[in-house]
Amino acid sequence: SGVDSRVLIVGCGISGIGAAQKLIRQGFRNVRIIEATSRSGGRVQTGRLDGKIIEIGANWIHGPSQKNPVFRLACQYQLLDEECMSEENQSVDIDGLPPFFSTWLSSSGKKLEAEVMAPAVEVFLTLRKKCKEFYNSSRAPMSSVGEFLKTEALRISNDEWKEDEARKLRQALFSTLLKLECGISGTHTMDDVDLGSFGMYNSLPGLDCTFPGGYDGLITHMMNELPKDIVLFNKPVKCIHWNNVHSRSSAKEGTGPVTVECINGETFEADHVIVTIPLGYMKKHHDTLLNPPLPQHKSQSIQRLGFGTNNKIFLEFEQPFWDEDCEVMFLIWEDEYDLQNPVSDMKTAWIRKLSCFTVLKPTERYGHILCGWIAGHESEYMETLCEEDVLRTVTQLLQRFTGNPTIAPRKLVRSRWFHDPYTFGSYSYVANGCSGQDIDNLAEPLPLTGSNAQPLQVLFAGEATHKSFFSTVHGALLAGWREADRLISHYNPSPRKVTANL
Ligand code: 6YU
Repeated sequence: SGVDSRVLIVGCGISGIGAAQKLIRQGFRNVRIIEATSRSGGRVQTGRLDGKIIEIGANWIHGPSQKNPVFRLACQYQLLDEECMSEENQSVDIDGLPPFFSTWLSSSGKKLEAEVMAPAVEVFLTLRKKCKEFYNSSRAPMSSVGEFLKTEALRISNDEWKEDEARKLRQALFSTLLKLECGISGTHTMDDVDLGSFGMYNSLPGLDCTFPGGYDGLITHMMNELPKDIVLFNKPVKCIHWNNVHSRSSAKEGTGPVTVECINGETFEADHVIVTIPLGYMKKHHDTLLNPPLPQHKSQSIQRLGFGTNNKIFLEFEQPFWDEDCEVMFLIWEDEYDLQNPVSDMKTAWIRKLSCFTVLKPTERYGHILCGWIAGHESEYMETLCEEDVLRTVTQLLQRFTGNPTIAPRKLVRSRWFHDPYTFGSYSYVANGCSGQDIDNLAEPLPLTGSNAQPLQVLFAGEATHKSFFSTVHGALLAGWREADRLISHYNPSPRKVTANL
């Protein structure tokens, strides 16, 4: 029966933990999670800088309101500040971009007037909104978000600001906002993001909020609800043998239809395996991760969908050099007004890709910490440099943009998601030429319907399998719950289903 079936979940991120939670609540007795590393949480990872909490991975609850399961759990576990839980906070509709109190710094060391930059911000936000409207409407006029944003922004600039002396600066600001957008989407360039599918991502209402005690508090609370020893740590999975190929070849009769083989040679039998491995890892290993291999349409979608890098560089200062109300400092390179891809020589120019610094708030909690955001290949290159090199380059950058040669961060901590061997990047995006069908393909369980083999041997969850909330913690959680529900209803078909079958 269902509750005795052996379910093995690969990956102990929020998606795997969520799947386990749901199955166990439904009485499943044979659930195990198998995890490559020595920790749970995956891309939810809280670290420390000088004793202060910093988030190496996920940062915010995107859209903290009742429809967001991460928000609901966080409230239930009492992990949020009062303010974040207020009705007012929950009803703010920011459409994915918080209304930042920004400072604009230029490459010639000047602080730019907010009023002068505001029209450009407005144009960019309007165009971004337009990009989303191409989903589910008539055909998108161009293939990529980048092409559309750049063409339209330059057209408007030429039409409206031709005589304006701020024109070039405003265009350079577009360049900065495009870099920020690369971070939000987790891509190298917005030219790689599909215009027709951009609106498939759904933002929930609510003003994005953080976990005062760290995002990993959520993981700890969820793990505490699971039986002890449910997770097998330090066991990277090498291959998932399904349709019984493994037990047939090793003549082990009576074992499960699926055998999970780890890199260390250990094997585990199961009736069902839920794979929550990041898309970045799947892209690298899709041809060997399953035996028999993935059906072609699934492996093609894995290759087509996007998975890029977004990293953070945390800097700690003895004293702040920014204004008290400043939430973000944007960096504007005055020579980037033509919106060509900014970085030509990686070695000398990677730092140009760093779009902005956010200020960790409130000060009483964090002290004086800035978080620099950098996405794409430049971000991946940054990961190869030693910490001193990064610190030196970032210090020079800040000195140049503030015009203050005495600015010097005391300490630096950065994320390195591209070099994480079990992630290979940060999160997924809908790449050029992809659509929701690719995400459906990714999420489709094996064996495919119509086959005579035992159903639901291998199921797929994880952030990248959620059609409207991919790239988020809540998307990952919902995907884990979805696959748990798939198994639950397989064993306990709902009355309506039974009638339909009759
Ligand atoms: C969010 C946010 N956030 C910043 C950064 C990152 C991410 N996200 P996991 O990887 O967690 O678990 C898989 C496990 O599998 C893992 O433990 C592995 O070790 C293990 N594994 C792998 N291979 C294995 C093997 N072979 N054998 C066994 N085990 C194996 N999300 O909600 N708010 O602020 C951010 C951010 C730097 C890296 C984020 C954020 C993304 C989430 O962190 C991520 O989706 C989930 O944690 C994934 O959970 P999981 O369980 O699926 O995998 C318009 C539009 C555009 C669309 N985008 C807009 C949204 C913007 C997204 N924002 C992100 C921003 C930040 C800052």
